[in-house]
Amino acid sequence: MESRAAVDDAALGREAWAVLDANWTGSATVPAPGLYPHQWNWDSTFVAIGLARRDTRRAGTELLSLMAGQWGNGMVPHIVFQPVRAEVYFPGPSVWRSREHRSAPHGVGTSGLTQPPLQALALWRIWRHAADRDTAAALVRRLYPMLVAQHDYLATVRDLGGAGLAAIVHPWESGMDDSPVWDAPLEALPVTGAPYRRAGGSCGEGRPGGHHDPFVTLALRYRDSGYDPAYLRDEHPFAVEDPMFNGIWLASCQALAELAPVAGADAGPHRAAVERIRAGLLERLWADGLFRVRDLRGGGLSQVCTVGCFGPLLDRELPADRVAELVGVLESARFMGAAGYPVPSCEIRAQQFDRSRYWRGPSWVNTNWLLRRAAAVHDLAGLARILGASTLRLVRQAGFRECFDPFDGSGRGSRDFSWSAALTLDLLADTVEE
Ligand code: 2M8
Repeated sequence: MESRAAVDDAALGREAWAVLDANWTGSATVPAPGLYPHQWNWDSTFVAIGLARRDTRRAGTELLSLMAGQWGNGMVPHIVFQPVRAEVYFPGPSVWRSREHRSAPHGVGTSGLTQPPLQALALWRIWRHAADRDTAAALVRRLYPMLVAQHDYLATVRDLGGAGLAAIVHPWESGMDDSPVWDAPLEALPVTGAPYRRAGGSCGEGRPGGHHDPFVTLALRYRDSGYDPAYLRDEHPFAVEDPMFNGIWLASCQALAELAPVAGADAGPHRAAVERIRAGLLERLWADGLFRVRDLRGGGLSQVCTVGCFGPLLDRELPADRVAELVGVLESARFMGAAGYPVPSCEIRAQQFDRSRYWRGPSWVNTNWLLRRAAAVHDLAGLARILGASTLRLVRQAGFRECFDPFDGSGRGSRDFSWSAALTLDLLADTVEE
């Protein structure tokens, strides 16, 4: 594998800034040159998190430019398209046709799907770390109503199971696109249309072929419904309650409860949302010592365990017995115990595990960062330190790659990947306080 073990902290930090500057459009950071030339929802938000201790204004600009793509119904899209080279990425704006929808912003093209609602947690980190309190307070006041609208959308349009959790309606909404947890719900779909191949990019390695037809079919069906909530509720064939998506949502509700007074608002509704989501997670997704994905279209709970199953650990009030069980699994040979470079995106003993296929085995900087935060909020300082140190070891040795082989740490996918660089800046700050 590539080895850059000699890179010290200062040099690593400078390299991370260079990646972020190269991927900066002037108002947003694209995930990577080449394959991902637009603004992605959770990528940008991880960038804002990475900048929170370093540059309040730029972190705020990143979030504001993402929220410029927010739809009138509150939905924050998973891609905000850059007008330049708009169709280089497939599916581009001509596929999503957002501008034809009355609820979508007209100045900018977006996708019609969302991604994990991490923005309030990012804003809370910006607020907590900002040296310039006035700038941070103004940012909170500006973003707060947008985030409330986003959460209202999830609580209404996306509560497809009727029990307080948000459902995702496409694997792309999870951010863990090709995770084996989507195999069963996707295999149950009718397959129509021709397979497609992505244009260019270094991330062709490790990407699946077979899935992309149902991926596009699902997106087109939703688009052709006019992005209709009633269609989602009654007809759309993919509807899933995902523990990572909902764990992030819960953590963002906790963040909004803390930010509400800064915005002159009542924290009560956010606290109620936290309780509702936690109850939904425990009652609907907990089985056999883990949180699992629930297929609302008849498939029940997923048997395969992935890094997404640990998402509810982000809840600092998760009951201690559940925390202990989850951490036991995380540290076992199913995940960290048998990986040289944690955390594999799928449990190692699963037959679907594949060390080199995108979201089916490789370790990722963003999920490591989320689990490190989860460890910190539960006062598991040792686990937090291991997660931080192994993540820094990965990027020090292999560079800011999109993901990494969990056994030998070699890089996979795109190079100069923004969230790997941005979260490195946060990890280099080397504290486990939350
Ligand atoms: C990947 O997802 C996009 C579709 O949204 C793709 O495969 O083209 C995922 O890794 C996702 O988590 C990420 O946000 C996106 C951009 O980095 O790439």
